[in-house]
Amino acid sequence: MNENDDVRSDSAAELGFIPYDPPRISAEEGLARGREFFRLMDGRRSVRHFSDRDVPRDMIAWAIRTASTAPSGAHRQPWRFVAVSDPLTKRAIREAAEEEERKSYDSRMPPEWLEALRPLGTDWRKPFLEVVPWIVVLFEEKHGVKADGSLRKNYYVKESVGIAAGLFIAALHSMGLATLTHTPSPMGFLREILKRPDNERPFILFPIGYPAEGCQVPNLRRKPLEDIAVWDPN
Ligand code: IYR
Repeated sequence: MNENDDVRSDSAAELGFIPYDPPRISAEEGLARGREFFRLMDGRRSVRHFSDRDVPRDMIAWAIRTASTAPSGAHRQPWRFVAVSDPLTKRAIREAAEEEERKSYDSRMPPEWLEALRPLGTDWRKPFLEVVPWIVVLFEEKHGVKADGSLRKNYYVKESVGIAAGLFIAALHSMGLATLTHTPSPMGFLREILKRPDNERPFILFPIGYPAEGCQVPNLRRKPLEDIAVWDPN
């Protein structure tokens, strides 16, 4: 069997095709829904001050299921969501993250970067990692592993996992939860603490919970449509 055969064995040709007939809606109704969805998502903010209020595990499970509806290269679904509620594991993550972040803020990040972050008010301290009821670490699967231990290629891993991350964030927000796309750097320590295999690499760490009472966020503006969209350049 050559590599092409292997790729084909998981392709649509192997799975067969089924009808796809989502409910038809009028353009008018579609526009109304688009506006409503924008309003919902425009209300989302990254949060660094969380409440310790409990979040049912099922909410996390729904968000993970939703994330996994993302399209992925050759439908390999190259992601793994590791959910942590255990306080000792959260403490271990906080300690390791702060150790790295302290080095970054003290010496690894160039002045320009520190300057860019100043409006966000961040520093090396990450107390939220112990306050939140849940931490979910999204791992990218660099490649799969076949039953015989040989490697199975994944495709467009960053793109696929990035899309899954976006859907995950949207699902959390739709449930009234807050999160932060946290990337302690470097974050190899997460593989060790969370006992993940060599073929997985941490992609984003999501602290998840409800915003703290009196939570504040930076007064950011989002770019207007004119600045982000180009219509018919030709
Ligand atoms: N990882 C660090 C620094 C940081 C970097 C960027 I780019 C941000 O948008 C925010 C923070 C930290 O988590 O503090």
